Amino acid sequence: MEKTYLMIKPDGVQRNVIGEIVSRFEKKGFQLVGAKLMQVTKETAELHYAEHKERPFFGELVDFITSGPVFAMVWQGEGVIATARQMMGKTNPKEAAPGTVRGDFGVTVGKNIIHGSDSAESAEREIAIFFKEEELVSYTKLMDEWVY
Ligand code: RTP
Ligand code: MG
Repeated sequence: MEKTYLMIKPDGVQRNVIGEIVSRFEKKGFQLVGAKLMQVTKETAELHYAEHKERPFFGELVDFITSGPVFAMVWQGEGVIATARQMMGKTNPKEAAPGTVRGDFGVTVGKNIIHGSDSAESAEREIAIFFKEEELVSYTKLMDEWVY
């Protein structure tokens, strides 16, 4: 089953929206298969955001993501990578639609509450950066027969 890496950034943790965000993905019908509150190291941040290393905001991005704990998650479900991106909304909260996580909780692009993998390749890469195999669980939810 398809999996994606979602991460509530330090601003989302500080603003007490972990529960609200987890609730949205749960209610949608996706399955949480891994989660932890963690402090990201500079090395891990640089690896995670490697695609942006030439961008002018790279230093700020790394400083921000390491500025406090993040809530790292792996979610599973049909089409979860693309659907989670839709539920997050556009990168810049000023353009993100109401009803999306960034549209509802974010104000500026630098503090946009949540990260989500943008492709199958990114998801696989990012899950491996943040989670060990044994930190992910596989379980059956009775509710699934009412989702699929
Ligand atoms: P993310 O990786 O966090 O899920 O966000 P994204 O795919 O929607 O956006 P991406 O282009 O990958 O940018 C990564 C993060 O960098 C910050 N950013 N700052 N100051 C700026 O102009 C700027 N542009 C991007 C955002 O926090 C964005 O989420
Ligand atoms: Mg991205």
